[in-house]
Amino acid sequence: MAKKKIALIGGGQIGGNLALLAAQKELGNVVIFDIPKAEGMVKGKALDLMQLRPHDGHDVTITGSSNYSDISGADVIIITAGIPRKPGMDREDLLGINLGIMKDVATNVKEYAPNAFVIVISNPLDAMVYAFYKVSGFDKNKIVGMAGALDSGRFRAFIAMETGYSVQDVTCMVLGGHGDTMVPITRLATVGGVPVTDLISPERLKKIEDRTRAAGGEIVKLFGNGSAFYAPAQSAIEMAESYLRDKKRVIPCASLCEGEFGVDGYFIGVPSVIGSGGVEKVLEFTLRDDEQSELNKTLDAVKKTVGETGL
Ligand code: A3D
Repeated sequence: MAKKKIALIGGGQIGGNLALLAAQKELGNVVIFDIPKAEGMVKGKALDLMQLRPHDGHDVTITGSSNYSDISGADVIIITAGIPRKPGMDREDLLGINLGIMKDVATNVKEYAPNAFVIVISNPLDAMVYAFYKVSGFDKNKIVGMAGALDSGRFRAFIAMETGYSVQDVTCMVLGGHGDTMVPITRLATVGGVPVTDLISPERLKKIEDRTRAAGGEIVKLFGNGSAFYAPAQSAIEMAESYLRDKKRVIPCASLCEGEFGVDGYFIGVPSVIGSGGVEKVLEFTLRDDEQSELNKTLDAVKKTVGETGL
């Protein structure tokens, strides 16, 4: 079977890790695209990764390029093009610069890889995925934002750290926009099927929820320059793998809602089934009144940023 092709638009911190993980999982041949100024950097990363293969034994190729024609026919596109946060910045502060970049990326992806499944990571996430959708005209099931996977992963990690039990057995979900208003659905979180509300006190759970909402900022502050990259890359790879291998995993993703959870016409974090059809379904379930009102608040925040795109 011919190998699949994964094109990474942006070969910075997350892009480099995406290339490593995609190659190690043998998802397909990888092209790392970046602007001409960064051509040497992505070509160097690609060569370094080619030289990692003998140790790992994976038989995919990794190339770097600043020529859009090299992404031609990609099956999956993962977009990290843009700038990350610095301490003191909100994700929304990135809109001015990253919107222009996303418009350019969407135009080129539409031209060179019109059939790809596109995963957006650039911030402010919910507005960037909306911008890609509007500019490219892609079908709603072929365009999705990575955020809920990461936010839920962070929630899982903190619950595992709190209880000392295996992170593998922690399940939970975080819905809503990728910002301070995201909504951890704590009543559905379990460890090995046991509700966390029976394992962790309400006070500690509240602290874990707050830390989850602020988890990106905690790392930005520690770095002093730039934002998280290992976990964001792994989260997006999970989504790409589910698409390429038709796994139909249920992952919280920024999917276009058309009435689900009372959201219409916006991308927002909701449980999404990812298979060979892309985002095949949004799994709607009944929220409690307090959860729905929190979701409405996060939707207002997303609407505000999307409004500022003028799209
Ligand atoms: P960084 O290491 O700066 O990489 C970004 C890359 O984009 C750089 O190599 C740039 O040269 C490149 N780039 C800039 N303009 C263009 C363009 N027009 N076309 C192609 N490439 C371009 O950043 P990073 O990898 O750490 O983060 C990338 C983005 O992801 C930022 O916007 C972050 O805020 C965002 N991010 C999102 C999450 C989510 O959970 C949604 C988490 C972490 C970071």
